[in-house]
Amino acid sequence: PVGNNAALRTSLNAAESEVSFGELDGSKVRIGIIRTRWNDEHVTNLVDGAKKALKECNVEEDNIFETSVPGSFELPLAAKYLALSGTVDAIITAGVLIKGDTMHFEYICDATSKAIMNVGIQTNIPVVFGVLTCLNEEQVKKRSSDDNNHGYDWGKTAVEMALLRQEAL
Ligand code: DLZ
Repeated sequence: PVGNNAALRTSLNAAESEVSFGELDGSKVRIGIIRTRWNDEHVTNLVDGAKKALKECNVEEDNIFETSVPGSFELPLAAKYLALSGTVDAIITAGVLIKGDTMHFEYICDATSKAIMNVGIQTNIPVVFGVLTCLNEEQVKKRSSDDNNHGYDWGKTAVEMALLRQEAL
């Protein structure tokens, strides 16, 4: 039962102390990374941050599967296909949405975030929401640079959720 499992309690404790991930043993977990080709340079920095975290958690290089899709709008369906393949224990979706002059940004942010959540709920494979939704490029840089790279947190989150899933199911 989920209510009694140790991983869930550990993760709830971590949540109380903000972003403290603690020791995560990823030596037996398989992680999928689905990244966009839109905003390629920024997304590459974020994926590098995620991979740094995976390495710290001892995730084997052979256990990291990486693929790309055109834009953020394509991330949910690709994540669903990968989740259903049964080849990974958690998925990181990585993209960057930058606001333009039209309503396009709002529609894609809303649709993509909800659909990514749904993939996790429907497939029981944790899917990390690694999409930066920024008003301009400056905001993106502040969140994908060496000293503050959100991709790093996404990597740790993927391992933590993969372990939680193993404990819970
Ligand atoms: C079309 C579009 C635009 C304008 N901006 C972005 C963006 O900032 N980030 C991103 O990941 N994708 C963008 N796209 C592409 C859409 O996500 C999608 O690939 C297309 O609408 C095709 O479905």
